[in-house]
Amino acid sequence: MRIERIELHTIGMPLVRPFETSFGRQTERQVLLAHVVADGVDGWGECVAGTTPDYSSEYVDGCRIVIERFLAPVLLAANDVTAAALDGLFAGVIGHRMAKATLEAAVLDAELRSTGTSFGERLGAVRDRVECGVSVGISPDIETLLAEVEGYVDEGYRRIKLKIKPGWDLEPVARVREVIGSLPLQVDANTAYTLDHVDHLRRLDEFGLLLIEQPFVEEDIAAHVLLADSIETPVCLDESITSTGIAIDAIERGATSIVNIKPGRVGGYLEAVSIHDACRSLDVPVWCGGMLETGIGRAMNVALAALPGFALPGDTSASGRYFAEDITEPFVLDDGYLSVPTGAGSGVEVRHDLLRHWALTEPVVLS
Ligand code: OSB
Ligand code: MG
Repeated sequence: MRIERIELHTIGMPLVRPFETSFGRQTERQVLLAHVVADGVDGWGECVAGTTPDYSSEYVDGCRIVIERFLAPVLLAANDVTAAALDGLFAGVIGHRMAKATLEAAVLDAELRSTGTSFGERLGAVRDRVECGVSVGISPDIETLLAEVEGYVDEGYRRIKLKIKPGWDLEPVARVREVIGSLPLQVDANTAYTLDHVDHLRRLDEFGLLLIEQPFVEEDIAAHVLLADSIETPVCLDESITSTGIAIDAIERGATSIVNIKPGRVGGYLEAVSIHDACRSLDVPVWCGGMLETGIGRAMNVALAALPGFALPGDTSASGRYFAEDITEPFVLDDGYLSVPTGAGSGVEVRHDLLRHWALTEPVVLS
């Protein structure tokens, strides 16, 4: 395909409730969207980066600049672009995986729309619906947390994930476990702990958790090996896993026995599939993480989560868990599942009225 035009939209979508993690609290999701036109066909990609560089070094404004200055010019200059060729085309830019993933998603969407193929078919989905969990932020107090969790249980979510940090861990986990009984439960620390906390973290073992996600800084694979050796709860890496090679290395070293796959974090859906395949051949279960995606990223994540190695419920919650209105048709939970879209490309359509309504800047148009 020839890429004729790339438009970058930056929007701000209000969240239905503040989302607090060990690294910060947000009340709005700022989203960078890439709209490509290739051989007359539209494709859309969502950037998972946040407003500030707190989950990773990438952030919305930085991604927009990297795309505008370094990545888009390469795409616009190439004669024949395919999603599979982007890795090579972008090889001159080090890192910036979330920025690269944004364009990859848009190109893949256009490519698939032009042939009438769905994301699920292209990525290798083997299910038509996926089991959904929900990621629950840090609350002002335990009662508020319990009320929020009970709401999600009533809606049908099949797994609860609690955000934890020092000072907000054993008690909320114990209280939530009491309330939800045997419903699957896991925790996510977003790098908030150090090796000084190993004895403390071992006390989580009594709650029968599915896993503990990313307790230590992303660069410290060795610290995760030490924890994994001294705790019963499986250790799962999120932030640390940025490529297939790093995933294999972390698994072989014993740092992670379950892997959180987020396409944005690893540079795109094709790398996400490659990590899935590697984990599968090593018998390591994976699950689909989330970054508070709009319907665009959610549609693609749900397709990915339908691959055979995705053995645990994902952070693929319904649109209503995040937004009163979504930028596409909303994803609605049915008995704890979301359906994999079957239409061409992502299978969802962008609502241009809301794109304008939520715009934070004038769109950047590159051709
Ligand atoms: O660590 O998984 C994470 C959201 C933003 C940044 C990092 C994370 C998260 C979530 C939310 O946990 C998952 C979701 O529901 O999209
Ligand atoms: Mg995480």
